[in-house]
Amino acid sequence: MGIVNVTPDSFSDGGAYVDTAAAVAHALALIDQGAAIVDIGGESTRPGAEPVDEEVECARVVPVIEALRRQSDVFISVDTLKPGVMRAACMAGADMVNDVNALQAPGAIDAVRETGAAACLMHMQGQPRTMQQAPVYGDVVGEVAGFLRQRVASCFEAGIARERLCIDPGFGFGKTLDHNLALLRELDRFTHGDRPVLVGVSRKSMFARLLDTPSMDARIHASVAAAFWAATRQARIIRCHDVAPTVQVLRLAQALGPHETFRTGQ
Ligand code: YH5
Repeated sequence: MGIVNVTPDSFSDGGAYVDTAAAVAHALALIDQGAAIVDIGGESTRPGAEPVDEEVECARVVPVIEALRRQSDVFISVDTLKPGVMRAACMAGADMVNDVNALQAPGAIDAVRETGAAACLMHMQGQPRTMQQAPVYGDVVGEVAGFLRQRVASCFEAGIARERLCIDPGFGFGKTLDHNLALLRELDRFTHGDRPVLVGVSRKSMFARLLDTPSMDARIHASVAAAFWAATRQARIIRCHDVAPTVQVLRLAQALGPHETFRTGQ
């Protein structure tokens, strides 16, 4: 899953057309590098990010999804928390809703059920603006797994087929470096369940903290290694910025087959 951010950056002149064209070109480049899914996001959920209005978010993602749908059969995911954006994106041709809030907003489950989209349910402690201030868990792996089990059950009870759902521990979303490492170390606890697991660690601050450097290159190498670790432990979808090197290690993981570390009875 290649990441396509449609948020204005410091290089943008603010013109919607320019942003759309650049995002579509970026998506096509990621597909060319081997992405099977592109994840289109119009609101930053990075730590400290401020929310944007629904109309603004729709105006960013819908034209990109429409244009990409005309040009490619790729599986299109929309990264959003808002039911209105979910519906508009699916009307425009999105196949999947990637919700860092696990469809907990009022109306989100209905939007996914009624559009027939697939969905990724992610764990987050707190809200993006403040979630990294002081994350606390008793048993991070148990609590995250329990939350995801409950969300899958709620979605199923509300009429979404289980087959449409995948789960995600939510690396960096209200988690310290130690929490993130515990979740990666015990990824088997998620991948041995009945739902496919998505892992998103690409370029995240956890690597800056681990490596004690702000270097983006260092983060990229560690991100690609973490993708390999996750893939050998049966993660099914890797969400990443650097598709070309990630596809290389995923080919190796696939050729090697599963790394069996799962221990039962503990
Ligand atoms: C995810 O894990 N993450 S947006 C901060 C960074 C770098 C990257 C400071 N959406 C996930 O990618 N959806 C995001 O450096 C996601 N899983 C799913 N399912 C945050 C992000 C990032 C944040």
